[in-house]
Amino acid sequence: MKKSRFVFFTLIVTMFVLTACGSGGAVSTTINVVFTEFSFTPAKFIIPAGQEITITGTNEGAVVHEFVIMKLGQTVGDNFGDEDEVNIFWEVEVDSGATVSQTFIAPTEPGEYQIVCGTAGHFIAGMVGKLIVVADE
Ligand SMILES: [Cu+2]
Repeated sequence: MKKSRFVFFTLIVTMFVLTACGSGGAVSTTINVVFTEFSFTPAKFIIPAGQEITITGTNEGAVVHEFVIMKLGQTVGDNFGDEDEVNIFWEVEVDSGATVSQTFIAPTEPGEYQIVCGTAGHFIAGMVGKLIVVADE
């Protein structure tokens, strides 16, 4: 009886791990992102609320790109413009061919935050992503 319970437990844990991996990776205080025209790779990140996050961005594209995190509940409308600047939570700019490493403190509120590239025309070209902030245990 005890053995079968252990097997069941192992099965549940395995399923949980597989589900977590399948849905785009685990919670991490590290963000590694590659910029190209016009996308973030990967385009979805899961970070713990309130923790120090280290982001390393490599721009493999031909033009400057930005990693802009919008505030919770704020999304860019039709285009990224001056009116969106006040809704930015944090941002970093990476020149073509460069790799930039910086840290920031994750938002304290769990939720889904929009990531966009703030370079003119890139949002419209589809350069968007998702930052999932989860409660830190
Ligand atoms: Cu861009």
